[in-house]
Amino acid sequence: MHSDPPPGPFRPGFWRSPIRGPWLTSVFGLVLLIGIPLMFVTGLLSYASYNPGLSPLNDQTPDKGVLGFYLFGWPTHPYWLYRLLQGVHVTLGVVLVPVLLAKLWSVIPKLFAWPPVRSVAHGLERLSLLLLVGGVIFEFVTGILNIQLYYVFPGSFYRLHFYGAWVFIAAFVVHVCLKLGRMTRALRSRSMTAELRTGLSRTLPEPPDQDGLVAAAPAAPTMTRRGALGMVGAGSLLLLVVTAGQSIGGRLRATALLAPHNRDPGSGPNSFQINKTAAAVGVTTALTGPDWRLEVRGRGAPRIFTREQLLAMPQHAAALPIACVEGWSTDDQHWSGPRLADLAALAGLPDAGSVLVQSIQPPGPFTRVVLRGNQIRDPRSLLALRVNGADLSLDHGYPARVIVPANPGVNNTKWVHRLTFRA
Ligand SMILES: Nc1nc2c(c(=O)[nH]1)N[C@H]1C(S)=C(S)[C@@H](COP(=O)(O)O)O[C@H]1N2
Ligand SMILES: [Mo]
Repeated sequence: MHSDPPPGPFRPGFWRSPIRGPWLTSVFGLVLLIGIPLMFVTGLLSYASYNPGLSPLNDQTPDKGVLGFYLFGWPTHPYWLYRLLQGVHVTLGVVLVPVLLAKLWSVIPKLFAWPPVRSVAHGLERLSLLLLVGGVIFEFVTGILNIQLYYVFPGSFYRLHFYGAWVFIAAFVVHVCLKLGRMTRALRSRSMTAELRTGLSRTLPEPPDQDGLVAAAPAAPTMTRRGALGMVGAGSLLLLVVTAGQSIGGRLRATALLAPHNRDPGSGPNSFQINKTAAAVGVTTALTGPDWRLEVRGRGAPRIFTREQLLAMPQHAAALPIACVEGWSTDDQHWSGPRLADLAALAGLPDAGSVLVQSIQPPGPFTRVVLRGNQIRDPRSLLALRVNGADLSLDHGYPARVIVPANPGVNNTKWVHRLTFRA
């Protein structure tokens, strides 16, 4: 049975931009074809950095099954590994937003194809597009809300973003397989350099295409393809400039206008970004005052240390950044305190395979974390008592915090009060 499309966007004459067509779609598609796999790989690595395979405590996706096949013991070298990885993941995600929007704009007539389902194959293709478009929007929206500290989704961000990534990437692979040939043909159909020299008067529609992207009744051009590419490129560049500084640091930090976290953290030894202040998580001076003790467990009876006793142990120094999942990182800070390895030895487990780190902070998701043997053994892994030549400030984890090279910020526990080493 044949029926006329309903009025409005379902009618072929509705979409009139003369620059919409396979070539323009393919240019945006090519950028995403490079960018999306990079997002996926950096995202998977970022997930591995939490050592979710090590302990149920670290694991935010206990039902992942085979999707965790790639997990491995997270290294401590190079010490800036997580900072770079997460900086790339977050910055690239932000920078790709204009390209993604432009790509979706370029194919929007297909959303209103009529009839909605022509055949079983067509129906399946549209279903895969639903997963593709729904998946990509879901990943970008959850990611961007997370870096803007806006936790509105039910459950754990990691869980949503991790499973969402797998659904999306499956649809993405199908889509690339179906469209790669058409994309390369479309890219070859016009020369980029010629296009960048074409003014408005010579901006003509592409020849009609099988996907129906080219307008059936094109309007007169109001923008060249050069203009459209320039607008998207400029949008991405602007986002890069106002975002990247939060990861690159140094003097560029002041340019990170989109960063939600203290761009100007004041002056003095403790003047670097704070994730959550002590007050925000209920850590009071009553908990961290003179009665504070560190408990170290391992083989034999637990050992209790005052801060003075910890300061009397051999103190070691390490220059390491804090790098957060949200994409921001500090410059290298000069931490000092006893080595985790020395504390493991004191606990009777010099070759400890893991350590459970507990914070004095009232119970919450950040109060317990497990670190791996290689992280304990790295000579730069410290129970830091001081930073940049001064005692830690309360907000940075006084009396003692963990700092481990290449470790995601969230696993560098503040306000530590117990270390449990295990064989
Ligand atoms: N006890 C405790 N430790 C914590 C957190 C926390 O909320 N509570 N936040 C973590 C996160 S997410 C980060 S990024 C770093 C930030 O350290 P900073 O505030 O000293 O920069 O601390 C980590 N350690
Ligand atoms: Mo963080």
